[in-house]
Amino acid sequence: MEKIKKIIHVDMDYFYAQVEERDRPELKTVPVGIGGMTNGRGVLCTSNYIAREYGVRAAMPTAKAIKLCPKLVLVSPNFQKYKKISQDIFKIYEQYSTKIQKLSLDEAYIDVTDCSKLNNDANAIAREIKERIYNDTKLTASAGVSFNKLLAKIGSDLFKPDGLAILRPDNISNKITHFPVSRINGVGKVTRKRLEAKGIFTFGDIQKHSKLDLINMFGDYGVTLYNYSRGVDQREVSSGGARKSLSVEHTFSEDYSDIKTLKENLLSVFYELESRLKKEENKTYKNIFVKIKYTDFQATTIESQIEFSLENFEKLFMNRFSQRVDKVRLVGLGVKFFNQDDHGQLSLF
Ligand code: DCP
Ligand code: MG
Ligand code: MG
Repeated sequence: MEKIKKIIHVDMDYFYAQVEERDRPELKTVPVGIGGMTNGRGVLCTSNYIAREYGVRAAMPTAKAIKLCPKLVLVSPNFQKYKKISQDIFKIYEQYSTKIQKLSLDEAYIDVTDCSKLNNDANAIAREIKERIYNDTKLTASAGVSFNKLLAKIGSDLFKPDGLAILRPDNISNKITHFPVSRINGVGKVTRKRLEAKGIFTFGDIQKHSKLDLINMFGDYGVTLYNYSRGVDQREVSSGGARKSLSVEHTFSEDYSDIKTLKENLLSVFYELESRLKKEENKTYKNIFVKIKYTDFQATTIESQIEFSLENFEKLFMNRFSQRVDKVRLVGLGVKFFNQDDHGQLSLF
């Protein structure tokens, strides 16, 4: 039988905003949005929890955020600073495992199945990791501990901020029946509404449907929902090895078809991609690509051998979007790297 895995998911609390609060304590008592606005345009990267009480969210146009919360204090992001902190945090993880999957600057899965520290007690390891993060950075993180990625990630979100949740395997499918479907990674507002329209609000409601039912409603994703609703997830924590591509995707807080808002979101994805690329060792890009996922989950990708620039990403985006002008739920931007094989291929010519 396969060994039961021990996986920790760590996610920093309101990351960019918490960093700015740390460095400017006067921000701690006011609503803060990280992001800018030039000529009335711009989107937020994130907000602190005070701002969230007004409905202010990541990826929201700054103008809309100010409407919701007129006292919102805007702080420009300092990506270099966040990147440095992120590197420090990942160095901590490396002391517990070699199997670390980075999801973003502030978020990772750590597979501690074979970790010899703290008697291999995953709960104690997670607690220690949180403490070290705090000691080194004076920032809080939340962690989830479980036997698969799905539940570890759900766990890290349960008691934010500064939370720690452990979800044990015994009787798991019953223990999670009350979770709202939105706890599933990938179920955003749109999928949630589609599920709710069928009377499906919780994991338990999904469990009541047959696999076939779910496939009819959601295609392949129906199988995932069937498994996830029972706490079943076989995905490995993959540290990836040599990268073939790098991309950043944002799922919007709501679906947009309006070009202006889409371009604003494109810009924030572009900045994040750019900041992530800066720490890549492999800097020779082969292609750049744009991914668009529509409100009905149909995804399309367009790739081209053109220079890395915002203008070119916008061009690719518009090229593909003009073929289907419809509500978009996710935009991804990325680059494909040259690898050894490519160079070999090229040298043939
Ligand atoms: N980010 C961004 N644009 C988005 C989402 C996130 O630029 N649409 C950036 C800013 C966030 C950071 O990534 O601070 C981490 O994203 P999270 O989703 O983990 O959100 P936070 O850490 O801000 O808040 P939470 O406490 O909910 O994790
Ligand atoms: Mg976070
Ligand atoms: Mg995160």
